Amino acid sequence: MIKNKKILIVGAGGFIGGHLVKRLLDDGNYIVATDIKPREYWFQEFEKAENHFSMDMKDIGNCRKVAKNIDYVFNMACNMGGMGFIENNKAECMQSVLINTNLLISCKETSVERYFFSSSACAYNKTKQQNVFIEGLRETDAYPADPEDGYGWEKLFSERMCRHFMEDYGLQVRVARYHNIYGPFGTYDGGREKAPAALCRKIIKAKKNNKNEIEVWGDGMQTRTFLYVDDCIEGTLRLFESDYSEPVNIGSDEQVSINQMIEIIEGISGVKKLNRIYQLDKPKGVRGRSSNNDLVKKILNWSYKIKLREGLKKTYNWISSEINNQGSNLSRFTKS
Ligand code: GDC
Repeated sequence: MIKNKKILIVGAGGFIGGHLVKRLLDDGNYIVATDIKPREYWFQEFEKAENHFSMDMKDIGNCRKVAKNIDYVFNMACNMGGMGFIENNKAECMQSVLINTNLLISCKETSVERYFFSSSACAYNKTKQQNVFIEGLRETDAYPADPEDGYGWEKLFSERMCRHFMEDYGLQVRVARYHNIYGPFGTYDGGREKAPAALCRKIIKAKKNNKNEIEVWGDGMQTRTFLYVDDCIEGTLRLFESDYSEPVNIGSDEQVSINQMIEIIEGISGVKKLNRIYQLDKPKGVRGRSSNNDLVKKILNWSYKIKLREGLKKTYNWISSEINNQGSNLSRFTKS
């Protein structure tokens, strides 16, 4: 367990970053939390952390300011979202390279002991994800390089930047490739939401408005593995403390189609089967993507615990309470 450390978490106002701040505070660390988002847009805020709102880490001056006297750095920051966002904002996504680069330079200049980079399954070669049911992607499947355009290229490039900072300057780096992380305190509307949250929202709204249909992007046969955020945090911290410095998958092995996930969410909500309106012109991404977890099991002796149904239930209940509280907008922010 990481304890009594001074830790910089960049992207702390975001979904995974917020959960990480909570866990590392609970474990007894001093947290410096930064995010480009203004205070009112942070998904979670903790009074015990040293919070820096509206801080753009693409500016190296800001990186240098907060990296001073820090033991560990977690870079959870990037301009991102689900397929609806990353397919239409490639230049925005690629600019996150500045965050990672400037942070690495600042860490090298100070006494930072260890650095974490949150990479993505979007770094994997697209040609290996063209079928609905595929073998889980192994870490070696990122090469030869042909990642998701824009967002995936930034992740792959930044992974390599981490590796070279370790080789050339001795900075200890750890890199996780996340496979579609979902859970409470994530984006569920506005255009950046990923499929689990989007489909929960659509089913909640159909139920609320007595509608018997939902819109689904693509034909619903696309497959993915989704990982609940608590498992993501646990896997991340174990990887961080390990001595393994190459990229590692952090994902589940419950491969489902989008149609199967919709059935699970319908079961949670108790609605009758809704008519699916398949929107074939919407962003679909790769046809099939799932995580092979052999490496993470081998090096960390760890596997995810929360099954998709259980995680979706927690997510559904949170989004449902958010939608019902709309107007007050308070439940997004937990202060402790
Ligand atoms: O957005 P996403 O969760 O991203 O979409 C998964 C699949 O669900 C896509 O084929 C999409 O067309 C389908 N889908 C159906 N209906 C909807 O209403 C909807 N909204 C959304 N968003 N999708 C719907 C993600 C990246 C992330 C991250 C992860 C890593 O790609 O967008 O930024 O890096 O991958 O695994 P996905 O899984 O394609």
